[in-house]
Amino acid sequence: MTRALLALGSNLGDREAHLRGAVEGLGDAVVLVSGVYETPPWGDPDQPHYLNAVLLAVDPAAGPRDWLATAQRLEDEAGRVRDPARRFGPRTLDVDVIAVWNDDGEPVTSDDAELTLPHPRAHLRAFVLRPWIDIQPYAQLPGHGWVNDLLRADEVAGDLADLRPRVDVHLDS
Ligand code: PH2
Ligand code: MG
Ligand code: MG
Repeated sequence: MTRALLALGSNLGDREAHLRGAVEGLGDAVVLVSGVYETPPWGDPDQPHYLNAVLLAVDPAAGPRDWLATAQRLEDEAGRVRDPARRFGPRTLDVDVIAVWNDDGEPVTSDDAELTLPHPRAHLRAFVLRPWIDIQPYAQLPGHGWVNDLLRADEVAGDLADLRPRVDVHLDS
């Protein structure tokens, strides 16, 4: 069995429906779903704001590459079109595998060109770290320590102030 922390993002079309579709598409694998945050675009400013959330999922059989395949399936189901010229550009649905833990609770690492685990930039992303502590206040990002400490780091704290909780949006019902 593995556990995975998946980050969801959407900034095209019906953003809420895309996030909800990802949660529904994971079915019984979903264990915990965070709140939803409205976030300014990171990395490529010329695009709409995102809705971001994270979820914790378990699967009795999935290895790291299975989680990646699941993430890509969910993105495809949301009609995602990839633009190689805009790496951080707009998208109907983004599902990123942030970290995976094995049966013993040990983090799984991967240097695969297609799947780096833990996610190489997660420690810098307020839109991943903030929703994460909604569902796991004592979360640790493998290799980087307490998520709560990462949120206070200078590179992240500025972005954190720009996240807006969307308490009117719920993904888990
Ligand atoms: N995803 C990106 C690029 N920029 N900005 C925000 N706020 N949220 C995202 O999920 C996001 C982004 C590419 O994956
Ligand atoms: Mg992403
Ligand atoms: Mg992605």
